[in-house]
Amino acid sequence: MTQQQVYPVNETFKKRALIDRAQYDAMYAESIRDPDAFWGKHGKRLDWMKPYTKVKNTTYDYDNLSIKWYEDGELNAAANCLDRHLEKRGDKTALIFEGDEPSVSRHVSYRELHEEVSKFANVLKSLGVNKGDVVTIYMPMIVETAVAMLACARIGAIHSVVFGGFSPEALGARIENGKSRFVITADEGVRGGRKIPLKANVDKSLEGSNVPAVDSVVVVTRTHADIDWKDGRDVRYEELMKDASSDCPPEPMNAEDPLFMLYTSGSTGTPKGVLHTTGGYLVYTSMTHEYVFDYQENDVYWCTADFGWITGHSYILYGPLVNGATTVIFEGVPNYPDASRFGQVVDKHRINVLYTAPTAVRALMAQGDDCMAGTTRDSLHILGTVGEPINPEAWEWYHRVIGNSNCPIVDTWWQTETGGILITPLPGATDLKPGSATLPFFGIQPAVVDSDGNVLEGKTEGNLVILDSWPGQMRTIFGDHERFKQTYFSTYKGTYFTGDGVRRDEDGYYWITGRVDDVLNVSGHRLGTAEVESALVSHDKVAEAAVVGYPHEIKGQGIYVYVTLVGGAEPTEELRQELVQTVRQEIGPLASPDVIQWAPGLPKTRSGKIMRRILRKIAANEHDQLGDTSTLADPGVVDELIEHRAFQ
Ligand code: 6R9
Repeated sequence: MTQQQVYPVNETFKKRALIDRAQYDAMYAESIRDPDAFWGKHGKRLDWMKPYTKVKNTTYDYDNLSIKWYEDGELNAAANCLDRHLEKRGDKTALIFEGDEPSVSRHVSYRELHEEVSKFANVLKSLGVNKGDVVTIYMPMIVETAVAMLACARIGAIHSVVFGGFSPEALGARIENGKSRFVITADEGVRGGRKIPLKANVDKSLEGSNVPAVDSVVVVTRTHADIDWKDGRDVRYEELMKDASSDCPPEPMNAEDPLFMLYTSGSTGTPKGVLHTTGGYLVYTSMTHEYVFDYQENDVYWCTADFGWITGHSYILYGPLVNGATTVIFEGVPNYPDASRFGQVVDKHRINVLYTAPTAVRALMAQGDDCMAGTTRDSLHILGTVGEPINPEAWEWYHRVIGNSNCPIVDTWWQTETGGILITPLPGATDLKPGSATLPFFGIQPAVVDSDGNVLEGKTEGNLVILDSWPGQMRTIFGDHERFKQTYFSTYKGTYFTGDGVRRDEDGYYWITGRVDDVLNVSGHRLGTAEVESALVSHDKVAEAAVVGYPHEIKGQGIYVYVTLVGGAEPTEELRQELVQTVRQEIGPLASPDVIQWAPGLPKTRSGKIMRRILRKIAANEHDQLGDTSTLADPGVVDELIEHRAFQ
């Protein structure tokens, strides 16, 4: 391997940066030494209706587990995103909508957004939505999605955004789990020139017998498509908004009242509803947004995520709006109409910060340097990545081609559960190493533990845990607090277990090596192997299925499936297609298997446990490194699988 390249803090950037290395060191030390004082001070960045007198009240002690921040304070999230900016920033652009078609864009000022949100909050009330109710949002990337989320926050309803790429089945399961009686959707979504039948999917999702009676489905008109209509349940957004009053005082919420839930995949079972509360989440997301992206008043900021993921919640909506920023909502995809789209959008809106996923960078890189031809990207001053490890080659390409060798890259490590960024460079403070998320943000104490939970010091490798709470941390799994404790706090007692592997180098830099549990990361999207397996075995010709990830050049990880058929079933190409369809139907296109291998048998221990470690090696074409196979019940199974390894 070549010598690890280090990129010292960019000299031009240093001049404007909010935080230099000495300040980072001092603030970090302060945040660890006295978290109460530190977060007490920084909590004041929000507008509180009732100021807090308590700051941190948390313990990771398993039997007494409790996480509370600012617990006696009251505030409203929408008021912090909107009302408090009206005086100084009323005419400032809050949202820039960039449509799927490059000819379509629109600016929405803070004043306009405030008005729209207040009206829709009143609409929700008139539909019977109360404080504490769960509202499901299944929408494309349009302005009304932001309006819907903020309107929920304004009246104290809990939004549950479901990514528009999930299937009706997956949507129905989330509506059911959240006991949600309200759904907000659009007639259709549009992405990369293709239509997505959102309303039809909602209709299908509500046919399931387990889904509770949904009172209202609000439909935003995006394409004017011809859709089915259920009188008494379905209502048009535009019609309700016509007469709605824009006077809707924000509901005072306790800091620990829920703001939203968001489903994410774990290593076992069905997706879990990660619950975030109001005060700590807003302090943490706005503060990380400010310092990680060195956000200053006139910056134009673009995060390319979708509202359906945590990155869309924290770093398109809440963090930036609390800071009074101009934030972009992009409806499209990086390669439509062609691969220069990111560059085109950056130039069009003079974007300063671009925050995207490694998979997007790799997809563009595969098109060659020319893909940015015709664009200058000269307004950019920071690049960011999130969602999965970025390989140094992609990092270098991002830096050189998109950033004209002139922009620091912040590789931000975090999770749905963490609410905001935990490990990251600060662009004016941290020397960069391509592929490393570098150092902890203020208040974050990462540690590396071995499989017995011993904390390892210095240069080392192991499992990543966090030793103490931070304000943006999730508080529970909706409806299942036991599972919350079990999943995150039982593996290494007294710590929050992230599920990620990590290496720490001689400079104390963290290098995330990927999940150490059965969670896949496909194009930055989290999927549980168990979910995909359960979709596969729902097909009547499948006796058993095992799913693993394998290295994929663009997606980071691809989905490799081993399927054992029931006796008498023929392994045909047609069946292969059917199985892919089954997974798409049960979960969504994002879970489509890349490779299906017919497996007469699966490698199991004598107690019947599938040895995924071996399946991963075979999928990765590393069958010369199978490791210990002595516990296998039938070693012959492995030879058979290797011999008939599927071609990728
Ligand atoms: C924000 C988000 C979380 C998982 C996480 C890890 C991976 C995220 C990363 C990264 C390496 C980074 N991950 N950022 N791995 N470097 N900068 O993506 O949340 O969808 O919950 O995924 O993504 O494995 O545990 P989420």
